[in-house]
Amino acid sequence: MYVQAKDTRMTRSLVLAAAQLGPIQKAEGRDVAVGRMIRLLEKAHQRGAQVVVFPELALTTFFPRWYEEDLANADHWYEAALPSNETAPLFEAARKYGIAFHLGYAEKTPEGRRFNTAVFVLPSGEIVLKYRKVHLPGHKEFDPIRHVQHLEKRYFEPGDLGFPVIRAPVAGQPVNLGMMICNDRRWPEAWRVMGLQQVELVMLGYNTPSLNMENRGFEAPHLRVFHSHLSIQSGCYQNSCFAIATAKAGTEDGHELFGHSIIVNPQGEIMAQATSWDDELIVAEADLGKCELGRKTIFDFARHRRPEHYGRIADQVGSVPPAEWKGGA
Ligand code: ING
Repeated sequence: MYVQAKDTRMTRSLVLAAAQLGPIQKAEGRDVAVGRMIRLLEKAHQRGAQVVVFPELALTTFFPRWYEEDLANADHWYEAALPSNETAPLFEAARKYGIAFHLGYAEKTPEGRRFNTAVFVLPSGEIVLKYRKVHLPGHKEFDPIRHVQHLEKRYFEPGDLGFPVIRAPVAGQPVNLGMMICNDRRWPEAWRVMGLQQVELVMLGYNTPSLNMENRGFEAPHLRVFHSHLSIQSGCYQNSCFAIATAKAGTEDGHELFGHSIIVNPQGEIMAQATSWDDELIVAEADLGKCELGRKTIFDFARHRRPEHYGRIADQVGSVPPAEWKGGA
């Protein structure tokens, strides 16, 4: 039987890493986080990683849990420029190690607009892609019922950049790159918009409480991680792409965030998973050609999708009650 020789010339191999961060306390400055992230970059270099994904809001504690009446009192949580004096050492380390990285941070624009933002940065320091979180969970005003506040709708505007995918050179080869942030992973629309742009690697960070803080209805705690992994694994499978999903984990000022960062392949399989709730690097080697199979068979969108029946997805915001059955057919 003739065994087809593997054409290694066509293989685009990329060594991926999630650089999970443990807790950042409210009183800790950016220098603490940046120092820890540089140590994770050193580990990534030792392990041959070419892409490193840091968490959502990686420079500060998850401050949307704290209510501020006057937004000016929250300004210190935001970056007015990137890099800044505090973050420049991170960019310098990435340049030194030749590593491209994803960084989540709170962005305040010169016009004063506030976004939950992520950027993808080449070793040169060039920012290749910027994304602003579209799906903001939680609420805008103080909610007395909640165990813990989740004020993302107070501190950020919904993202205005859509879900862009860009084809850019990473470690000397072209990769179709996309990003989302935390709650976005729970919305299949976010994955599909990027799948329709042939995304090959989705990078996302998250800060997710290990217990339901809404105090409305019961959610068994073990389901928190299950729902996170379910969302990411199905997103990858249904759009035939890889994902690096990186947690900020551990207990911040008494409030626990779960870890369980994962790297997932286009079959939806977990390739690597963090086992601590602290600073931890997980690494997996991706053959980007593995995105082809799904895109050319089960999820060949051009052959199988029927957008004429999908109108509600784009046109309708909330759900509406169904028609009542009146008997007959
Ligand atoms: N955190 C959480 C997330 O989507 C959340 C909020 C948790 C929403 C669990 C629904 C269920 O992972 C952020 N920062 O979006």
